[in-house]
Amino acid sequence: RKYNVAILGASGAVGKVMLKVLEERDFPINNLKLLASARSAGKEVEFKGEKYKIEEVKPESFDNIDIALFSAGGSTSKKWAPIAVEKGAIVVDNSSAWRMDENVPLVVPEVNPEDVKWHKGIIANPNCSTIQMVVALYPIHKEKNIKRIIVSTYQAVSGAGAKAIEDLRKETEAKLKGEDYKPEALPNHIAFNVIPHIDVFLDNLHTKEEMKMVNETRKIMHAPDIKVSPTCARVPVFNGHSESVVIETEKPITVEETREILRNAPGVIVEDDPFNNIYPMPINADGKDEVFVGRIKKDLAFDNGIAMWIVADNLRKGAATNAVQIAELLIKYNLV
Ligand code: A2P
Ligand code: 11C
Repeated sequence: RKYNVAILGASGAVGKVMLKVLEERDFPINNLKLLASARSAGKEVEFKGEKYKIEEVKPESFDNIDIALFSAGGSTSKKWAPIAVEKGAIVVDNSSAWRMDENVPLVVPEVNPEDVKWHKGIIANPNCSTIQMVVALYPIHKEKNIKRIIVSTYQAVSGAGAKAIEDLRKETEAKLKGEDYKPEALPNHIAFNVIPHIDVFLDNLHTKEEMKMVNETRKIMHAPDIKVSPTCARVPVFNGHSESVVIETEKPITVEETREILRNAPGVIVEDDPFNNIYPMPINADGKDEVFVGRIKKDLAFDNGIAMWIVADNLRKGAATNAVQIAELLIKYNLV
């Protein structure tokens, strides 16, 4: 069977990669509808050698749609997901709008695939920095019971969308010419800088991005007691998020055991040969669907502690690929 698929946000950074991933994985599509705001209506996009026109999203856009992949921001999703569900579509939503709703499963297929089964129309795709962390940590948690996670992120501009990618390019060019440029989609200067600020600040002085790492990790891993200490920063990298992660486990854990668990973990590639300069880097993860883990070492601050460095393509595994994998689960479990 083939399915009628809509992409809301088809002109955006993630939407474009969704199209690429659907094509690469030969997702069984009958009709494809590409949606965005009026700003992009009429723009042409290629899919499997054919040209498609982006349309402005309207309630009728979701008539006869089986699966709608959303990546158009939180407020757009809040407005349009219920309409799409009302029309009979299943929405896989990449925004933060629905993730912590108790009626909405939050799914990483390598971790909690079965959660798609209790969906009520919307399934949420987690935040990119959370996805790559749980893909690496869940298999360790299953064997060693993680009690605590301390994570610092080094996030690429692509996570903030197409405009932020332009900001990095334009500001770098300007700075090299001795000119000034003020980023439009980022809260501060990005060229030759690091911004310890992603998403908005909350009353507890953490950012919303940081609290996503706390709350989403617990929900996806079904581990409400894990303590997470996050700091999220934006770095002048076009694509690929990096994370320094320290875990404390209940059971004793060695570097060799960690490597062994990760070598057998779905969706993970261990790149860990430091004396030969082999470790994960965003440049190498770009365009890949796996999560790369290296710099695995005994942590010196916790008795049962392990430190590691986790890198993934935030637009692919952190967003588009994970969403398409969720859509594939819907087919696998006969839910669509
Ligand atoms: P548009 O290009 O028409 O603005 P990014 O994350 O790269 O910024 O992309 C955001 C995506 O979400 C784009 O495809 C954008 O479409 C879409 N989008 C943003 N706001 C709306 C809206 N109000 N209605 C529909 N689509 C929207
Ligand atoms: C970033 N992680 O890198 C963000 C992007 O909650 O879906 C994803 C925001 C979200 O800026």
